[in-house]
Amino acid sequence: MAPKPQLVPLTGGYRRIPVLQIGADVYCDSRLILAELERRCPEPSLYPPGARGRADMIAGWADQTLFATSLGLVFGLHGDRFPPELHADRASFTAGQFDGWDSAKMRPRVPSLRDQFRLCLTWVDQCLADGGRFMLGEAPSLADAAVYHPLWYARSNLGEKEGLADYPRVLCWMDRVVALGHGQSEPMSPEDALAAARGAQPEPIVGDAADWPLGTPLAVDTVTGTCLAADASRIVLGRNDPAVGATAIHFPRIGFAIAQES
Ligand SMILES: N[C@@H](CCC(=O)N[C@@H](CS)C(=O)NCC(=O)O)C(=O)O
Repeated sequence: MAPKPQLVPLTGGYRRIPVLQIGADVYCDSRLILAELERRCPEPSLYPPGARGRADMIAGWADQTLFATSLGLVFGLHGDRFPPELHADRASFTAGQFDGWDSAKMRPRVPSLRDQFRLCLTWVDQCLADGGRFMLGEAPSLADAAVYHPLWYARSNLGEKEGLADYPRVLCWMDRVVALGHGQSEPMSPEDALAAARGAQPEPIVGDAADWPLGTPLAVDTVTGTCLAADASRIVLGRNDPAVGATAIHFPRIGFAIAQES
């Protein structure tokens, strides 16, 4: 929930999680974070050979349709369990989506959300029907990460009775994804993260600096800065914040818009 005073100096106002910080470079949105990790650490790849487009398309569907359906179902069924401050916060930030997070308005939508959720599960099940261990074959990929997290959210909040129990293949696949683990991590304090940005300079921009048209700004989560680069897949804004010095904030093209301030 906002306010997030130790995050926004790094992101220029973008408040969502996750974000990835490497020194004075900050990458917003999981799609771009994964693209950046792929660029920096290409082996093992997040993409199965020859299936990059399919992995990205599945991730796009999971981000939009599957995530919204799972979220809607959880809030429709259990909206009353969340504190009013969370509803108010989400209502302001989702710009009218999800009926302003009003549980009374969400409840009548539960039957249709249930149907939609099952349809989503049918599609996931069909991806696994050829006996592959993962969404796009034998190796885990971006598609698995993208599809897994909304189902994890649904399973954690609703158990398996809201559809998942009827898709044993999907449940086995979820267990395989869990078994991949989280690698090793070390916690870092927000103060140390801000200090790391202060002690670094943004890295030189790599990749295409193609001339790409500017669009219309979105009304929510606006970040203002100097456009350092805008190619077909990324937008990089430069900012200077007293708490962190010079930073470069990277956004994906997909789901974001950039406009020149008049
Ligand atoms: N497309 C974004 C979605 C990010 C998103 O909506 N994150 C939620 C949590 S799942 C969030 O940060 N909500 C606002 C908040 O917690 O302040 C991504 O994949 O990173």
